[in-house]
Amino acid sequence: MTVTITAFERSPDRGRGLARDMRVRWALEEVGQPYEVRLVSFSAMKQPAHLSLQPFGQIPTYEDGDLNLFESGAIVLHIAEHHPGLLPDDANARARAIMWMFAALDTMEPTIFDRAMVGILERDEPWYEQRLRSLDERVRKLLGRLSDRLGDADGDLLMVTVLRRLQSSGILDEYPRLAAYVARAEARPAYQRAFAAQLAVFTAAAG
Ligand code: GTB
Repeated sequence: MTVTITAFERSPDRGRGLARDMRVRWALEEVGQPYEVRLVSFSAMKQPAHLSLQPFGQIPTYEDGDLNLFESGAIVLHIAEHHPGLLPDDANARARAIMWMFAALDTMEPTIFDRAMVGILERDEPWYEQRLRSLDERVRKLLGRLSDRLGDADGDLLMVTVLRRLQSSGILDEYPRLAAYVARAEARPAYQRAFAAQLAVFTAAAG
């Protein structure tokens, strides 16, 4: 059965791999699972066919035979649970790895995502500078704690995709351990294949 995921037909990130299909592509590449991609426009995302797969009208989705999934974290967890390599076998180590997946999505991502979006959506608003400062402060607190805990360990695929969203802000470079952690992950062949595949979509659409 072919695995099919959905992704933006035209990603607003211009091929920087910041949309949430990137983490699903990367997980599939890490485990060596071939997949197909159905590209969806912003308007198609809000039509019944896509809404039946993703109730909020977003990407990514995942289809494998009778199984339809949405939520990138649930999709990555499903892939990790059904292929060796992404989660440890030992039960406690596995529980801790899943805990870090939740930490990425539930503790880190909301603030980091807001910080990234404020520059895109609220730049002309009178509160922009103040909101950016406040979000930067919250992001730095989270990064400081994460850096203290992660040390030089190799880490979670989801955490890397969340941290990457800060690269253009320069904030990540203030935390050399975290910047190195992201750089190590980005050097992985599976990451490179996933990145190249999503970039090819942008290049084809732009060309
Ligand atoms: N919790 C869901 C998940 O993890 O799957 C969230 C999915 C989600 O936010 N999808 C976004 C989407 O489909 C794309 S990734 N948005 C379309 C819509 O809501 O109409 C978020 C995203 C958006 C924009 C950029 N960007 O401009 O760089 C990057 C990432």
